[in-house]
Amino acid sequence: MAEILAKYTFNSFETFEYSPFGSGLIHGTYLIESGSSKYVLQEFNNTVFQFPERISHNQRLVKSQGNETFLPFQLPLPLVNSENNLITSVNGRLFRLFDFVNGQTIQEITDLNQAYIAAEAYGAFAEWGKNVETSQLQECIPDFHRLDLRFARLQEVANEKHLRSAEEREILDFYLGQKDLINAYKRNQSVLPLRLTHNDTKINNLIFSQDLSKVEALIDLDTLMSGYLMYDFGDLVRTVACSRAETSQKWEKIRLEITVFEQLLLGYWKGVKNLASKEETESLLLAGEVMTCIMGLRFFTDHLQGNVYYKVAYPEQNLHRAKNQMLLLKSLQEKKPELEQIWKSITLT
Ligand code: GN1
Ligand code: MG
Repeated sequence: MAEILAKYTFNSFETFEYSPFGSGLIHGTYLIESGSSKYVLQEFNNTVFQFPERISHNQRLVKSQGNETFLPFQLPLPLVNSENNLITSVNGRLFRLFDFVNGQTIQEITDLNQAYIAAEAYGAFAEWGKNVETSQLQECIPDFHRLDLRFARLQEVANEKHLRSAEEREILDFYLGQKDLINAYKRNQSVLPLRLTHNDTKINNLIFSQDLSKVEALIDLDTLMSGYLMYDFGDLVRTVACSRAETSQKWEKIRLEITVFEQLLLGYWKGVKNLASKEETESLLLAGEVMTCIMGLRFFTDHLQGNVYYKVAYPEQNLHRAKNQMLLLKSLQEKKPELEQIWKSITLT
């Protein structure tokens, strides 16, 4: 740790303490305390992110083309090291250091206003990003949210593997039965404009103020890329409007919360209403299904491949995450007529 911190010369780091921090599934994250200063250090997962230089490129581009004074919260990018790089390499391992942002992260909302302000923040971010040249953004993770390709990948992997249980078969059949959704995704893909998107708009990627009344920062900026508004709004629906967390196994309790969906759309729409094309507006109704399906496909594929991508706390966890997402997707599909009513009343006024 001292060797890593020595690459940052703005603080001497003569004495410091560190401890594991946060709940991300990909990178290793630590809190560093040195005197009265606090930082967050991340060890970069370069199996998942094979093109670290693309991330730094995008982050620098967004910093230079977007005017942060117009953003109502912070966008904490890695601090530069003594060689003016955002990424520090030590013994073949890659690290980034960030200023610590005071506040609270939450895994689940405890009242509807938190859903509204989370969506309002992501909507403001989408609006703010409209001046960033999407053609200059690079693909940090190629084909990251390509639902059609993730579907094809699951088909391929499932063909090679022997399923062990009836539960696995049921989940696989459910996902392989999502052809209509895949086709709807493809139709959208041919008409939606590319935007600057965050691509991982979970509630825990926002730092709220201590009293949870406002958003202080938007974090986890490694997946800043060009994408569709549908991706960012969809991942919000997936993670915030579900009655239970992505890790829950309370199967009978997992459902889409319509009142939360309404707050999310109200908050997001506030940011994107002057930006969204007719097709983008329509895509917001499908968004939750697209992102829930893609995560389910990814969790299940990872389960079949032996948990090579996502961190797991126990061997069947990716199977359980895939089941959780299946139940949410079913609920989203059953409730579509009610969601459509809400969507109409918010976006068509
Ligand atoms: C990963 O690292 P974390 O937890 O913020 C993943 C997202 C998934 C999410 C599921 C680069 O995000 O795509 O939505 O887990 N990030 C990457 O919880 O794959
Ligand atoms: Mg995260």
